[in-house]
Amino acid sequence: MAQLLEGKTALVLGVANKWSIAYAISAAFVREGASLILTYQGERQRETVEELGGELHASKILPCDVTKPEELEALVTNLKQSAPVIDSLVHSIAFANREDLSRPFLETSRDGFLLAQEVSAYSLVAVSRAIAPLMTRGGSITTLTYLGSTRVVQNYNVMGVAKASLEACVRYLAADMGPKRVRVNAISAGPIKTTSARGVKDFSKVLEGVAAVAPLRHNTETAEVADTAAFLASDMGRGVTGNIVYVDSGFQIIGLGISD
Ligand code: 1JT
Repeated sequence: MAQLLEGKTALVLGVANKWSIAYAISAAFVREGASLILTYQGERQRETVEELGGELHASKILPCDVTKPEELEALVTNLKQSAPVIDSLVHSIAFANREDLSRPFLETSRDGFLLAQEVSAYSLVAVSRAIAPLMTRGGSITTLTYLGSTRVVQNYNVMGVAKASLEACVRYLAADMGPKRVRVNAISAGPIKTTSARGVKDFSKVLEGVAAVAPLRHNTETAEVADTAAFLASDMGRGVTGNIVYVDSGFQIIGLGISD
């Protein structure tokens, strides 16, 4: 079968380990013929990402902490020399303080609120602006979001507000970058037990509850998210921009689910 991403170069931010959504996306992109560039956040993640990048035959593995403008600049300088054209950017990055995902939302601190916004929403704007000059053939930017952006989901709290902000960023970026044929979309994934989710209180109950009522009656797998990401990055997705694509077994259409 023809490969969806043949001849394209993808930059993927957010691989932390082999359970990362960004790792599944990277693997799908490579399967579809893309050339892959990965970034890691901080020295602590370097070794893991280098190992995973090696398995995926990534052409480059570079440091990038999205909260540090100088690291973004260094990333772009490096890419200009070695991979002058980027066709696809994947942003799979979020952060919030643990306590903000368990206390009542009312108790969110100013610092916790701003930190979640900076890492989880503003970083998409910063990275898109930095990489835009390299997207000379047009292309696709895809980020990851969650239903807690538009509905109240217990404990998601400050991340829900950050994801609402991120989804609005997707629409404004899509409007700005459309004339240059750069598309910007988000995938709203159902809950997945990644390392980020592992510490979340009652997360197993969330998974059980969703699988019981979602139309497809199972929990979202990273591979499902990855295949949608490949579609969006490919020319098959050429008419889609500014959208939130739900990859959640259909959970978001359900009003009141009664499990059988
Ligand atoms: C972060 C964390 C972002 C967990 C995240 C996240 N986006 C999705 N999840 C998983 C999740 C979490 C909750 C949930 C459903 C899914 C951890 C900290 C860093 C940012 O509630 C039902 C709470």
